[in-house]
Amino acid sequence: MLRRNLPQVLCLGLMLVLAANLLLLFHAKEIVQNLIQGGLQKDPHRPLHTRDRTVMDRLSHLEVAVQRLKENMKLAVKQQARVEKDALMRVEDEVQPAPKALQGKMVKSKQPRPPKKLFPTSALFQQWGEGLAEAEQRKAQDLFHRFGYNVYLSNQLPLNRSIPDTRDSRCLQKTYPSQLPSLSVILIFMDEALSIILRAITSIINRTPSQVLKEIILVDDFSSNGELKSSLDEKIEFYNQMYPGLLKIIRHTQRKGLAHARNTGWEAAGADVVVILDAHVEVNVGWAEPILARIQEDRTVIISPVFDNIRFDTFKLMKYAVAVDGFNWELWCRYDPVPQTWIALDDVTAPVRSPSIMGILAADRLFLGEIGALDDGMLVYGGENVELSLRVWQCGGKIEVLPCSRVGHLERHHKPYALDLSSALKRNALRVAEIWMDEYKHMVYLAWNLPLQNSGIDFGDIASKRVLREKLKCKTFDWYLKTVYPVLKPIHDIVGYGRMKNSLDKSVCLDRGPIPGNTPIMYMCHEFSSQNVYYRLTGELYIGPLVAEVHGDDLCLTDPGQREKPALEPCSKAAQNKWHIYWDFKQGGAVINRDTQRCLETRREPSGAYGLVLRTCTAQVWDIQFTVGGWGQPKAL
Ligand SMILES: *[C@@H]1O[C@H](CO)[C@@H](O)[C@H](O)[C@H]1NC(C)=O
Ligand SMILES: [Mn+2]
Repeated sequence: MLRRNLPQVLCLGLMLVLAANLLLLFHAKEIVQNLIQGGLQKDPHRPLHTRDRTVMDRLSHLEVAVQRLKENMKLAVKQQARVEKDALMRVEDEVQPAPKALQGKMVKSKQPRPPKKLFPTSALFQQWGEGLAEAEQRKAQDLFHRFGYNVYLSNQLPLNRSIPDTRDSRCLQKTYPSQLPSLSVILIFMDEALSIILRAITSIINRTPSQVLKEIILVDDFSSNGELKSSLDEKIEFYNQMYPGLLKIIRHTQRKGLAHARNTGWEAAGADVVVILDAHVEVNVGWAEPILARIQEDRTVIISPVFDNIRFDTFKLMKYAVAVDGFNWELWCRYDPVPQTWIALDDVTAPVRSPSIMGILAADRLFLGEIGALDDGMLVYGGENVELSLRVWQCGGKIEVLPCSRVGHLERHHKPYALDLSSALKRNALRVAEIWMDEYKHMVYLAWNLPLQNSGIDFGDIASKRVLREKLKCKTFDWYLKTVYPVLKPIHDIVGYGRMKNSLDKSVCLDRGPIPGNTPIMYMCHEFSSQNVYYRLTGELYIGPLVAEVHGDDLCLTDPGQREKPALEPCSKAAQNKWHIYWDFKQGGAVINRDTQRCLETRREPSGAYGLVLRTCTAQVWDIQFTVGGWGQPKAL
């Protein structure tokens, strides 16, 4: 802003200086005049000296010149402002047509008007698609809707396009053994766009040393997409003419889910090391060598490369910082910060110990088999990565992220399949909990808001997995929590949880309230975790999704003391400040703050909705959905 206005500011400054000079000149003239007149008064006979005249004349000239300069300056500033205003109006015209009255004054442009934006609110066209003809916009939007990424653009980009090398420069100084294990790359897909798969294949062929790349195995988990049939077969044949036997394809004749498809690929693989990838990736330069060298060193390591994000709209590669893969108590995966111990090493090329993997993984082919490959009992998608991770760690392996191995991964804007993923995720999570999590499995039930007994969810047969666990002499989840993932902080004294309802009206539930904000409300009951409530024996009452982590904080129901409305505060902060977060509550009883003795109650507002208030108890009572053990049951009548 200031930079743009600099000339203008300078002009104004100069004008001020000139004005000041004019003032000084004026005074100077006056003084000289007075001096002359004073001289005359002292000696009336003294003739007016010619020198006096010239001084006066010169001063007058100077005054006129400065005055003129000041006028010109003023004019220049005005003109500059007009030019800028015109430019601004032209820019505005590109965004939206200028009002009719202004159009006459506009500079006539020779170029045709840019095409109208047909989908101004579509995520696809926020950073892409400028100037695209209307028919092309429709085509692109349709493909985007079907696939969740910009297939229109993908079909135009070269298959062998270059992407920026996102490795730290210190990775380039690394050297690797000349003899490395051989590599099978497995690409899993279901209804992916053809150009995406072909670009993945091209990147693997171009960026993997040919002497180690044994094969690329495509696994099609029963796609319905027509172009993935004969067109893909033709392309495979084309590649195999150049690189005999390199590409293989396995097609499922019914949908088997991600874990099963990965196993299909693993079973078909024959190299020393397998890498299982999504098909919407582009591997980056030097991605394979660190993986192969590390597995050669230690065959029990399961490896994740570092992902960079290929934008779904522009296909630009966005560099991601090195992170480890973690998960919450719903067993939903996420990125966690790298551990302090790794930072302390001060070697950005060193492997980072990771509690979990995201799904893309590299492993010694035989070792992966020894620990049971992937669990076919995992359905559709979600949770299978946590299952493998717990199995790997608890049964004698380890997981590492390798900072020098980078893979561009296309993150979809939306999932094209209209499945409700949460039901598969929930079921898979319970399966993991039952097989691997011992006395901590209740945390998964709590996070998903399910009853500890008779959840009604079929997580499949786990007997064979129990046998495997026995056979491999796997360690406990307690060991895993303490040595690998101390971030998770299990809670053992939650005695009531689920929806919390007041006896006045059972159709509304206690709710975390709008975000951002820290005011809980009563709201129509629904299934989302914003209405999860957890009551601890300590007296704390959490509202909202369960966190239960060292670095995160659950939200505690708090009596602020004066105000009528309750508040939600991060529990540890509230406890430190001695805010009133402890409540007495029994099933079917009042909710009473231990410090203030005020009750949590509901009240009908003038709008007809129920509001939440803290006040002197009026005998309102509450119910919580699930109780643990025999806690808080009302006394038998
Ligand atoms: C891609 O392939 C074409 C045709 O073989 C070639 O001309 C071009 O240089 C390649 N581009 C890159 C980035 O390798
Ligand atoms: Mn993916």
